[in-house]
Amino acid sequence: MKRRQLIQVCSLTAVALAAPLALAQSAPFKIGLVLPMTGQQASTGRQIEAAARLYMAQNGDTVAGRKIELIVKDDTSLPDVTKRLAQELIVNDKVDVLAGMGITPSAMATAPLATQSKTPLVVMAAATSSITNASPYIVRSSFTLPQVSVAMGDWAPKNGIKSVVTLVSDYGPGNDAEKYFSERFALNGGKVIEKLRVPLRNPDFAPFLQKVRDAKPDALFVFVPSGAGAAVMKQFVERGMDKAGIKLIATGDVTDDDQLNDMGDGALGVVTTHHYSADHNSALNKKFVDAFQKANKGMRPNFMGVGGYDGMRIIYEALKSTKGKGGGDALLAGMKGQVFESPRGEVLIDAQTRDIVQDVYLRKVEKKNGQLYNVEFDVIKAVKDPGKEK
Ligand code: VNL
Repeated sequence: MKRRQLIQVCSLTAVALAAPLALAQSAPFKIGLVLPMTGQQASTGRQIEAAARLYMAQNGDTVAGRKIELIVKDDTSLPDVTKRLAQELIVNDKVDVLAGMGITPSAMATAPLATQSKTPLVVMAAATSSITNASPYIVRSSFTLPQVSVAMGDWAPKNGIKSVVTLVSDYGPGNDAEKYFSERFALNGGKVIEKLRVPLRNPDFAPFLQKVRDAKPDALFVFVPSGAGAAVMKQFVERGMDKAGIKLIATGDVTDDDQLNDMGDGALGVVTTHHYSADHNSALNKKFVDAFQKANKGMRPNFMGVGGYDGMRIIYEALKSTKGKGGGDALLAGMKGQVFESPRGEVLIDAQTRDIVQDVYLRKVEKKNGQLYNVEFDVIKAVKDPGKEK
């Protein structure tokens, strides 16, 4: 071959190789966001979608040359629907990443699909410890119930609470909260008198609270999912539990920022443990809360919103790390080990567990400028999910 010919062949090959690459680079990068937009967990879907859109508005909708396409699907909070929608997103829409997952059963139903199709699944809400074990393609931006419940098991006995009844929603996260709170509380010398579980769907708290009144513990420890806290609070106050000398302690799911301000003064003084408060004192959080409220008719972001916002960050930075090329395994590698400042504080995506490591705060409901907030008064730094420490 003459030198001229060789150069021609080489450059033709280069063009042939570059063409599909250029095409792929300009194709949109699709994120399938499956959320409960209606039904019992609708507030979680509303928060996460709003936060994802805010992240895109603030950080642009083109990343490393790829136009970001957010496809939002409503699973109505039913896991069979989540699974069907995820399947359609993978097969028909050929999404690059799956995200969302309002409740644990939805995440569990979708996990095998993520594994089979090698599609990263960013869990932005669901918080049972074992979720990240269900697929090596799952990365979590929310939290785990063991992570926040252990902190209450330490705080309560040091603060005059010697006996407790637990009341949790009867499914994954509730079981985790019950187990990890109770074990730590007992280890610290506390006594768990009774463990009560309420159904996830349409719970009636009244008969359970009557039982608690009769048992007369120093405190009632509660976990219910985001959106159900106001109902618990209302019943707790109406039944005069606080007047009977029974304190309410809980994970922050109960004094959810999405509902807290409407709960009334009965919520004042309730101590909870959690990873995010809209009142968190940092410049980044103030900016986040302001922008979120401006974009959403004054709606206050809650911990679900932050899970969605940070989940988008994780996806954006992973795409950048592949220089726009994407690909399930490459994206997953780019998600692992990310360290960044979230509106909640400093966080890490643990490369081994793919779960989030974060600060857990002790907070008390107080009034500030006429509004109810979870005011942070103590912090436990860089907490890993205790459910993984076997
Ligand atoms: C879950 C955990 C859902 C905590 C929640 O709200 C929550 C879950 C909808 O894993 O299903 O606050």
